[in-house]
Amino acid sequence: MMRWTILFGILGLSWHVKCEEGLKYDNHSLVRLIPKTEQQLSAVHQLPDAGEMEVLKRSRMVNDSFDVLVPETKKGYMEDFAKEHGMDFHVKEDNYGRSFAPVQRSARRRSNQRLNIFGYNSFDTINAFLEQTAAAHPGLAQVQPLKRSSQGRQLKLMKISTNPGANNPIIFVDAGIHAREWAAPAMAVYLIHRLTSDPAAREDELNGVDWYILPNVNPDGYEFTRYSRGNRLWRKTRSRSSARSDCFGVDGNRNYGFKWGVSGVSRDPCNQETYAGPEPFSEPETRMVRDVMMENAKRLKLYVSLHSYGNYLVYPWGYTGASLPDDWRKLDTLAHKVSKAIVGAGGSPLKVLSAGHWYPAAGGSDDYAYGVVGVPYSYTMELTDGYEFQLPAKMLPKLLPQFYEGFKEFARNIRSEFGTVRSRDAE
Ligand code: 0X9
Ligand code: ZN
Repeated sequence: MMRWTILFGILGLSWHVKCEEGLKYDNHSLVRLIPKTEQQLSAVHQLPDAGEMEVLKRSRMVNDSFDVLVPETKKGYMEDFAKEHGMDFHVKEDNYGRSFAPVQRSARRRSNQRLNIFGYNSFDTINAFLEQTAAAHPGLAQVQPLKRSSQGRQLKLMKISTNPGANNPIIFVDAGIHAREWAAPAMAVYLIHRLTSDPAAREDELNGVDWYILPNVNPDGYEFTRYSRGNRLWRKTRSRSSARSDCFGVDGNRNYGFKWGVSGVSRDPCNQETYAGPEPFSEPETRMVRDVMMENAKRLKLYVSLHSYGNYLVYPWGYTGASLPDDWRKLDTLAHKVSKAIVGAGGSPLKVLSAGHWYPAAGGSDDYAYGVVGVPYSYTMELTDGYEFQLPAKMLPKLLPQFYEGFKEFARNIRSEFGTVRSRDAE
């Protein structure tokens, strides 16, 4: 028995090592194609998002880049593809994985330390920050413990309100469903910091509006990306079910139960990007977000899911590019206002459109919030551009306050459309 255990142990270890090796990008190149015509645009959309090539960002329109990680063995194929379609072919970076090392070292050094507002903090550090914030501002901030991730990490929801009894409209922000998109939890942490520590916030963005913030929906995936540079580009959760296969994880943003699986998903559990899961809400992480939405459905007026990258602000429908919600103009107008506020603060404009016009992908949290929960304003925000998933932490002090101005604009509009009383008057 012991011998079998050891044998299986060794086999398991070698499988694991093989699997981990498959995630290393040292000999991958980041290839950037820039479609300049509609034909070229539809050609890049036909490129497979599976196997050894990993699409990091899809083009929205002509002149918008299509970024894909390509192993050495497939570089020639990509070059031919670009030539055949008359497209520019740039190798943005060879040996892509090597550039991860410094980020990882600093990430590890910081784990379990004091929170750095302009840094990439560990999940434990973020959770400790939530508790400290609630303890420091008892009348303003409250932590609601949720359930546990697949690997047992406790998720915590931060509720910020100047008057919790007032039944204010709620803005719900989540971040980090995609593990490698580190700018997203960083933004969520900064939001919590500003809302609780900036006295001006009480008069403005917290006036008559409550904020519920879940700063890291996918802690297992996030910690996995921090663990070694080979895992830095992991996107999915880290669940594992022997019934499914030997592969790990589900794309949380394909796992929500609205039009589940109808577009933009993979059915293959080993697909590292868009596996939708064995069924809707197979993941404890997406179930927790669903439950927060459902429990607060009546008061929930705005949902923003933070992602990176590309500077987009997209709204339903995401599952299709063939139709739009009846009131899409309202969603579009508010998104443009938010983009304008960010530009006003010196930031870059956001590309505003329906998610399905960018590329159809079903099972996203934005569609679920809008289509099932009935949240009137629902968005996915893709933060930052130009550094893919490796935005240097030194850029956060400039970028996060710019995005924050966008959130202030969100709050102003939610208050003016849904607020009944000013929170101070209701006391
Ligand atoms: O594909 C996604 O899940 C999001 N982009 S990302 O690069 N962060 O992975 C966009 C989701 C947009 N919403 C829907 N398609 N529902
Ligand atoms: Zn994402």
